[in-house]
Amino acid sequence: NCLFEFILLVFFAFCNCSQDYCHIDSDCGPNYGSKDRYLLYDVNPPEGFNLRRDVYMRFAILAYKLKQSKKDELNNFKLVLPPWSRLFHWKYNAEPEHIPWGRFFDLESLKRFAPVIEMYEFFDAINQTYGVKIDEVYVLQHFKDMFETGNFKDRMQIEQCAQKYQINYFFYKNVTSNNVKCLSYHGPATKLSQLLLKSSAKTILLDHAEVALHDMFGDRTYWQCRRSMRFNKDLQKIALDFRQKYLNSSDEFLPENWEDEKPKRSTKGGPYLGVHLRRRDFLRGRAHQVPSINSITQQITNLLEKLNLSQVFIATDADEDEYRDIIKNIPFKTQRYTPDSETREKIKDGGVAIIDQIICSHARYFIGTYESTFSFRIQEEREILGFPPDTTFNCFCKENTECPQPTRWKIVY
Ligand code: GFB
Repeated sequence: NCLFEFILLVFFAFCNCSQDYCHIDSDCGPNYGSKDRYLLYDVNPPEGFNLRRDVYMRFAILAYKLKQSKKDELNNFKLVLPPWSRLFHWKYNAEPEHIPWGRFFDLESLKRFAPVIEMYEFFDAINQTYGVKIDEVYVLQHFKDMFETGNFKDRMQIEQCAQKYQINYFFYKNVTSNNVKCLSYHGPATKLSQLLLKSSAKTILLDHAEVALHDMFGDRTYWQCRRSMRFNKDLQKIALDFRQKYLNSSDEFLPENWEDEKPKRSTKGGPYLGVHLRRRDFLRGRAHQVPSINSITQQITNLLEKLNLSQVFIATDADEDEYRDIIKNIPFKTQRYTPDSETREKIKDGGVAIIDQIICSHARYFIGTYESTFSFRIQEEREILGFPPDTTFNCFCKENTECPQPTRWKIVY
């Protein structure tokens, strides 16, 4: 095996040594004649699922705006979706899996907003059998002096790397680059178009993409992009079956195509309270904000009485013992989505998280966890579904604290 890998490596190196850099007009591989260019991005490894969804939006909006402003042939980017591999909070096998976006999201919907492709489509398009050498890699980093000098002006500059960055190339053994630079950066992701259109490289990877910010958080384009992030239909079906079977809830509020959605504020939701309770690393990292189990039990019970509801759906990353502690003193019907092992193997931790989010987003009333991006995404989903904001922007209070409530980022059409 080792010998075989060694021969492949030598062969790969030999194939590439005369062609270290592909210009869009050069012929570096069978399909390199096409004028398409490919923008890849990756995120700081410890970041979780729902922050990654937000980083996607920043880059999908960049790809969308590039497409809209198309002026020359250099402006011909496809955004390559980074597969879901080895997320910090997810269980995974020793061998990295590369879960495509289509397993969690509806790809057709995404594509109606921006020119995005799956990683496997990228591999097919460039057709490099023995591996991919990315033409230009930029590791984004904050300007060293930004916080000391208070200079928050938009700017970018190639600089020395502030630390030794480990680029993992999406955990593919045969993806690499010999052209890596650090780019100190402050500004929205759309400003990166200046860098992209100055270069004529065919493939560009931006690592630590979370450093680039939103163009305009909460504007119409933001919400169009967000609305295009419809979930995978199989996951939607599992969530609907669960709601019908256990929560007496079956309403579907959205048209088939997100582009046909209309503003509304009259959605009622199923007859249950939706709860998102973030525990695990929040208990350590945010101990001063996380309420005790007794307090959570009390807050849920009070809400159910106040809302005249008799059942609660709890989405949580708590383990089974902690979950039992939470529900044992709630004098109402409690539900949690727990897939059988075959379904879990198929839909993975990401699928379970999405089903939890869908069920919470269809509840009559939702209460989430302070500053959890998991809860933020549920709030956005409810804005899209058309719930009155009072039923959405709520979070649990830590006992004896002021208890700030979430900012109301309302949908814009
Ligand atoms: O989505 P997430 O990044 O939001 O949460 P936060 C991390 C992971 O926890 C998710 C699991 O990908 C899920 O796998 N998880 C959390 C849940 N809540 C639930 C739930 O109700 N149901 C299910 N099924 N899974 C931040 C991270 O998490 O927390 C940061 O993004 C950092 O990277 C910080 O770790 C401490 O914003 O809550």
